[in-house]
Amino acid sequence: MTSPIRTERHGDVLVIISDNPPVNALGAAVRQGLEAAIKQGVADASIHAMVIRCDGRTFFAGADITEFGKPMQDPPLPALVDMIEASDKPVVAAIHGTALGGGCEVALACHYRVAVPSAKLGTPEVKLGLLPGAGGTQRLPRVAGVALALRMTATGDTISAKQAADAGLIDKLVGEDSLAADALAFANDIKGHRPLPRASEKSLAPDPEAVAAFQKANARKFRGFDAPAANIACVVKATEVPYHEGVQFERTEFMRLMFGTQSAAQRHIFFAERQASKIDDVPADTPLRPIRRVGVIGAGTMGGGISMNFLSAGIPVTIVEMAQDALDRGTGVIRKNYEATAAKGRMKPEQVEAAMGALTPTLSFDDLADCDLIIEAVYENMDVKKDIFTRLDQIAKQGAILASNTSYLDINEIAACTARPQDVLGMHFFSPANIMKLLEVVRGDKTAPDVLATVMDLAKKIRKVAVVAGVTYGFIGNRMLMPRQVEANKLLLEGATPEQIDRVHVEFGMPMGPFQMADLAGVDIGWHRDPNRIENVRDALAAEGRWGQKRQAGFYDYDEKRTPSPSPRVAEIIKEWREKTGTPQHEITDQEIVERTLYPMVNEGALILEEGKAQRASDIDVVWIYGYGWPVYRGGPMFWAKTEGYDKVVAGLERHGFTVAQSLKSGAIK
Ligand code: 3H9
Repeated sequence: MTSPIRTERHGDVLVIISDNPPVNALGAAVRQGLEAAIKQGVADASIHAMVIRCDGRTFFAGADITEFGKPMQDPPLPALVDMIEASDKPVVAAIHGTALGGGCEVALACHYRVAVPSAKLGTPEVKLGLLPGAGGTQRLPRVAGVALALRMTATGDTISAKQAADAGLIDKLVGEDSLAADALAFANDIKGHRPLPRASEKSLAPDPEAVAAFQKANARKFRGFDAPAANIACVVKATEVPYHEGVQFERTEFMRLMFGTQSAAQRHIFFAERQASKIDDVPADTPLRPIRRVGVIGAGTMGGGISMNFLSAGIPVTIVEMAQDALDRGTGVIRKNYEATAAKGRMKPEQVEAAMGALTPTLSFDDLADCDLIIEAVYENMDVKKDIFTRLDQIAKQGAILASNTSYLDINEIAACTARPQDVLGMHFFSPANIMKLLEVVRGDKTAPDVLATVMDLAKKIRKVAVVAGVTYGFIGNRMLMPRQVEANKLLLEGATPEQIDRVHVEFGMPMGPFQMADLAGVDIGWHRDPNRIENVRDALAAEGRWGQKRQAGFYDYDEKRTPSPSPRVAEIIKEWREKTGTPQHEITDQEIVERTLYPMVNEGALILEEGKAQRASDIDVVWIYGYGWPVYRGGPMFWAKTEGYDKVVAGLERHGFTVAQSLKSGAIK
């Protein structure tokens, strides 16, 4: 097998080049090749400097994550980077693309670093539940300072080459299109300089204020995660002990994290997210339909948010409403959102104008005629949706993709009222649609493969994580939410409080519990259809005008700042319903809440898989991580069930009287 590493001699400079597509991950063959090349450069008396650079789209994007959890082949990355740094001839890292994780650590071990302006540097290991384990936590603060090292390691944020240069992480920014030549020239310039700057030899003063400020600012973000604290501890250690002691501490922490369930869960999600974009029976090279203009029907909260995704990606949008005031309100909200982003410095004023300039508001359906994709985002009513699709069928151009943003309804039924069901599918965005990363792409029985492939590809362009779902009530996410809701309501009647149930979910790592979510979304959702119907606690709250946060009263009472407190009135209503229904009371433990609200979700997920409504278990995990805030360190419901143990989940479900999915019983979940 040929090595992914080759060398070129340019006078007395040895250029070491990696070519390991797609991202130059530092797998065993790369490490072995690098080791051999560095040894060659060190041993050859006619070589006076070395350059390390990569072919393809990026500098090393990190260790090869697929090797984790398996026996590591020599040379290990920490030993390799030490060897680079120990070289008595200068080594220059020539960076383009993304120098991430182990790639950033290789760069830090080099004596000099040059980069093209578009390059990015980062240590995103924390996002995999890890820390930079090849000396990164010790070298980075010595080069870039404690504050930046904390940010880069504990949040995983990447920085631009310019920021890196300002921080002393990059010695020289070179020409965007002349990295190879400029790096060589740089190596020739510095080859005689001594002593060699070695990151591990730099001294570093403690900075307790920076550490305290960083921890305070990020406490909420880090809640529940193990890795951020470990990254912080390692950076702090770098300020307290000599380098060689610091790396030992780093090593121990790295191994602890690597063999913990959180990192396994986070690595699972890394691959699950990438796997989700693949459609089992649609070849990756399926020709796509061009999407040059998108139409959105409905300028409400969803329609507006959906439009922003495309506008932000530079795709023009025609947005249709029924009345001028609704249209004006909708476009006004879009502008306000963009301006708020600009006020935070995350968008330039001219970008706001460019996005707004690409928006065509209209009251005429006929204006959708030149759209390549039309997304209907009106309220959930089958008759209304059918009417819209019947009209679209008359107006839309040949080959246009027609999508519904329904959260529950049958895409096949909607498609059937057109003469082109092959062009119809569901695009279920999550609110707020311009922010939430998940997109459920609902494949109807007749949806054409190229339609599906086009929308999955488009999802990437608008920076969504898309998952394919089959037609089933509520698709993947909302269908799994239903049994949770049913059980949460039963638990209320049997003796639990909204506070206890929500607390158990929040302690589990969810952003909020089922009743907090109801208050946020609106307790009255669905109730207006039949306000005379009062069949449960929720209806009773809605009938009393306790519609949730918007009314400062729902399952909780709220003050003007929307701070919740337990509601004595809600406790009374629950008591009335306990008596009215004659529900026997018992003491409800937190464990029972987990077993009765979360295990049924796993069970529903297993049924969804058995029915072929999701392609794979990891897709379900992606839905829950990106659509509902399931804690990523638990890897999604299906991964979590595996870590809990399928036997335990099955036993819990059976104990509470659920009919258990066959695949869960047999452990056949894939
Ligand atoms: C580390 O370095 C630990 C060390 O500190 C210590 C060691 C002792 N390994 O994302 P894409 C695959 S931990 C293996 O779609 P993009 C990916 O699965 C590592 N495979 O491309 C996908 O495969 P497929 C720290 C990897 O252009 C393909 O490459 N580094 C790795 O949207 C394309 O990926 C990181 O965490 C990897 N490291 O984004 C960086 N990376 O085609 C992780 C990617 O079969 N990587 N693949 O689906 C990224 O953030 C993005 O991939 C990157 C490119 C920004 C580089």
